[in-house]
Parts: sequence; structure tokens; C-alpha cells
Amino acid sequence: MTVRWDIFCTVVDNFGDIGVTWRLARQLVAEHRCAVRLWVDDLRAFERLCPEIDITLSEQWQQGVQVCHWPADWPSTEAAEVVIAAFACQLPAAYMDAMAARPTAPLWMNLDYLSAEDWVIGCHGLPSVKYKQVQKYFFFPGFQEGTGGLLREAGLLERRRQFQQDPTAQRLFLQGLGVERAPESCLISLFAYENAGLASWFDAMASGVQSFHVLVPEGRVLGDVERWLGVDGLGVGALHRRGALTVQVLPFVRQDQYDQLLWCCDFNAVRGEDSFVRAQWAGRPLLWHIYQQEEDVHLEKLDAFLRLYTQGLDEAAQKAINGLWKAWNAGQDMTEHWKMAWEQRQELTEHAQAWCLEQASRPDLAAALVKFYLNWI
Ligand code: TRH
Repeated sequence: MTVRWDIFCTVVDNFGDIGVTWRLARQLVAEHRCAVRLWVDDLRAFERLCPEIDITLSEQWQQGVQVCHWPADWPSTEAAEVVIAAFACQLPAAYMDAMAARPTAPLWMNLDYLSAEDWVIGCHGLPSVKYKQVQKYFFFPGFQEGTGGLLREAGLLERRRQFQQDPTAQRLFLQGLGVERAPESCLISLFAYENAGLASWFDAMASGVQSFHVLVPEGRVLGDVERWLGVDGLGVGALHRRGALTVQVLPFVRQDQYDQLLWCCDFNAVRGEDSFVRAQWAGRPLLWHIYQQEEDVHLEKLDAFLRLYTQGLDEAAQKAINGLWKAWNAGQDMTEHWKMAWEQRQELTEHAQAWCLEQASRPDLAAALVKFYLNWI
């Protein structure tokens, strides 16, 4: 029998909330034959990742997922067998009553934020609050055994491998975005929040012998790029050269195209949660701009990930990656850190591949959720 799942997503900020839930919803349908309704309060953010979305509809089907606008005025609806509140979002009161009114209580889970901190292992799968007789559980994604794992679609790494071994496919893909890669240049994607460290990083790339081609999808970091270039109103397609550095603005593309962009690049600067994970599946060295939280709690998360990620790297590469990531996240001078990281590029590339394979040896998050449900019933 098909199990019905309701996934609730409030778009708090940017694209990570919808990015993660949309990915999960599609995977539950495609790989686990679940019937999924995805409730989203902001269809405009969704439209950026999935241009087929009709933002005027209260209900529509997209890739097998029933996408429902989560209105302020909640419509009466039956609760599903499995209910996921993404990132601790608060479910509508009437829906909670509908959960409690079911003859058998649903499995209710909070899909939490991704963190490499050790405490996550102890908390993953634990009961949280109760509403009437309905028990809520914590479900934590993560990088270590004992967590819920990471979102990874079936066959993803194989698709990536084929693409990375096919220069023609890469060239055609990049051409579709208006990118002509110079043969000797190093390709970098840059998806980040505003960052005061950008000017020193760009200076370092512009002043060397190696040529760099930085691809910047439209977004929050463009202001810093404009200031560095000394131009106003950078838009999609803009292309500027300064010394050894070429900077090009790309459109914000669909999620699967963003994956391909990451696969094409030699180095990826990413942010938030979902692009961070996708860059790991790309098997290429990365730089993470973590989402800033109150009281700097994000810095503990950053340290926890670095501790895990740098295991097995030799001392120089460890130092390089620690220095680079911390400088970037503090908006500090990147010059020396970039030089050190660049010197370590071979080791960092091999390490990125090994890390990706190690992570892919664990069950993926959608499979872990389904297993959690099957163990629970
Ligand atoms: O956009 P983000 O910063 O999003 C989030 C949210 O802010 C959220 O509130 C916060 O909790 C979380 O960060 C940690 O970064 P993220 O998570 O990487 O999401 C971006 C999504 O956009 C991801 O699914 C990839 C996608 N994307 C595209 O589909 N096309 C593109 O061109 C680009 C650049 C990204």
C-alpha cells in the first residue's frame, strides 16, 4: 500500500529550506513510491529552483509530487501517515488536530538542520514533544554513523562520474550557460553570502600566473563582486577580466543544472546546507560559507565539520583548508590562505573524492527516513 507523506516547509530565508524539502519529496516519490504532498508557504522561492511552478495555484503536480501552497487560512485536510516538519517549522493547529483525529497516530518527525557536531548522534531519532497522543521525533541529517545521513539520489555518483569523464557534455553544458572555458584556466563556482573577504581572494587570483574563471550565479555576493570590479549593476552574462581572473555572472539555474555546474568546476564555493552537500557529491575541493546564526553558534558547526572533514589530510593540507574556511567565514584576508590551499590542490582534490565515497557508503537520508518509519510501525 502506498504510504502518504506530508512535508511542511516554511521558507525562512533564501533557498535552502525549499531546496532540501523539494529534493526529499521527489526522492520519496521516485525511489520509495510514497505519495507526497509538499506544503510550501512561499512559491516564489520555489519557482527559482523549479521554473515550472505556477505560483498562482494552490495545488499542482510537479515530478510526481503534489505541491500545495501553505496558505495563512489552512484548508481542512486529512493528515498523512508520515508527517515531516522541516527545520522545526510549526504545523497549522488544525492540521495537528487532524493528526490527532486519525484512527492510528501518524509518525511525526522534525527534519533538523545539518550539523557535524557529535551531540547529533545522541539526539537523532529521540522522541521530542507530544501533541495529544501524537509523538514527535527528532530526525537529524549528518555525516556520521548514527545520524540520518545526507540526501543523495540513486545513481547520483554514477551520473556525476560519467559527466566528469565526458568533456563534450561539459563543454555543451557550459556553452548553454554562455561559458567558454579557456583550456588552461581553473574553473570556480561562487555561491556565497555577502563576504568582506572576497576582494582579497579575487586579488590573489588576479595577480598570479594561473588563470582563473569564476562563475557567479546571481545572488547575494554580487554586491561584493561589483565593488571589486568597480562596476555597477552586474547582471546575468556580464563578463569581466582583471589580470589572471575572469569573472562571469550566471543565471540562477534549476537544481539539476546547478549540480552539473558543480561537477564541471575544479573548485566550488558554496553556502547554507543543500549546496554544501551537493558540492561534496561533486567530489571536488570546496569552500563553505556557513549560514550565520545568532551568538555565532554556526562557528561551532563549522569547526565540527572541519574536524571531521580534515581527518586523513596531511598537516599542510589540513592547515590550508582550516585557514581558508575560517578566513572566509570571518570575512578576513584570504590572500595567504588561498595560496596555501592552491599549493595543496592535488591532495585536496584526492581527499574530496575519498570523502565523497566515504559519505556515499552510508544510507541516504530518504532511505533512512523510510527505514525509520518501517521500524516505527
Ligand atoms: O540559499 P541558502 O543560503 O539557503 C539556506 C536557507 O537560508 C535556510 O534558511 C538555512 O537554514 C540554510 O541555508 C542553512 O543555501 P543552500 O542551503 O545551499 O540552498 C540553495 C539551494 O539553491 C540549493 O538547493 C541549490 C539551489 N541552487 C539552484 O538550484 N540553482 C542555482 O543556480 C544555485 C546557485 C543554487
